[in-house]
Amino acid sequence: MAHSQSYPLSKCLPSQTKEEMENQKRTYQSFRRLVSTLLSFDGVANHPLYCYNGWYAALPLLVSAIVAREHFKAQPADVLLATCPKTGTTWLKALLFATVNRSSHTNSHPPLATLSPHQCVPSLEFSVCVNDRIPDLDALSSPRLFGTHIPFQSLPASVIDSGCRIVYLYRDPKDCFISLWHFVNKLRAKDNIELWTLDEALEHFSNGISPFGPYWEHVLGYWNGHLERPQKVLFLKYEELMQHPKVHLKRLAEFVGSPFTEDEEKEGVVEGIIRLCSFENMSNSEVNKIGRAELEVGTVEYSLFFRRGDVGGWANHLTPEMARRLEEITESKFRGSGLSF
Ligand code: PAP
Repeated sequence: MAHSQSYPLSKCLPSQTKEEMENQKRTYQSFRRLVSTLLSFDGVANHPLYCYNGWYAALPLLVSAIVAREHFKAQPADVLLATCPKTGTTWLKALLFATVNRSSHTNSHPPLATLSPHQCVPSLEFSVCVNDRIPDLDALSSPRLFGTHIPFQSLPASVIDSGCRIVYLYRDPKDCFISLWHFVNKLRAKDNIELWTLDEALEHFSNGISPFGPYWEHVLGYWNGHLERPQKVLFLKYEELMQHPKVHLKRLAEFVGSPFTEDEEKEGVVEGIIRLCSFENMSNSEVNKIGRAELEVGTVEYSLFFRRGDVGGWANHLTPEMARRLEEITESKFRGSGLSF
């Protein structure tokens, strides 16, 4: 089986007249003007964060999210992989892509050996609805896989209307916060911006001012979506995926309509995918070591998406008071929801 999407996505741009291209450019410019009038906050890296519809993101990402909301046409067979940043997006993209395209992963050249998970599962706001062009994604073969950090309340309406599936992954906010802090400081170091102290970062994060945050509302938005339509929104937890990868990978495969057969299980296909997508394997592949994505927010080396990939590493950084602060917020926000850590 060929892998399910055509890359690069720039090939999916429709052939357009000059006038159509100009019109699209004007659409993006008008959204840019709109976003630039919103309340903004000191950026976590080199871009200020703008507040839109109760959440925060850098200007180009908000513009792409608004374009996606207006123009993205979800199809019933699509799978949308939704996460708050730093909760395991890269891992889940790899697992989902390898599962859906597993027959091409059994040969000696699996796509994930040469492509980053972020190329295999492009993100609506980072790589699909960008560059002043509205892509025509109808020609992509099914099932189309897309990643997104867009909060539930701002998803394109067609995502819900089409009945497509959403897989949501969340993680202990303490580990998510520490992961974000490291990531942001690597970007800041590259741009010669003064590094963020843990105190400053915690203040922002606790007040909800983080990319695509507030973190807690992000999780709760999708959680409520899951409660309303459990057959359409699957909820996974990073810590549980780490502890019982086989159980949760099988749930994921069933959810997206590609359950593992008995023969596949006997042949060790499930374990093979878990190994292929493991932190150790992914972080050592050539593309993830030296590849990079040219994004509208700047160049991001794929290696920045791999740090430790473990559970509980927050304890090496947070003081007991800092940890308590995040735990208290989590407890009060998640109280009564059925979610916990
Ligand atoms: P994104 O949302 O910006 O795309 P995301 O992939 O969610 O980033 O975050 C990276 C985190 O996932 C890192 O966590 P850490 O900083 O606590 O280490 C990264 O190490 C972890 N990660 C990346 N790949 C894997 C993997 N294959 N298995 C487990 N964790 C992983």
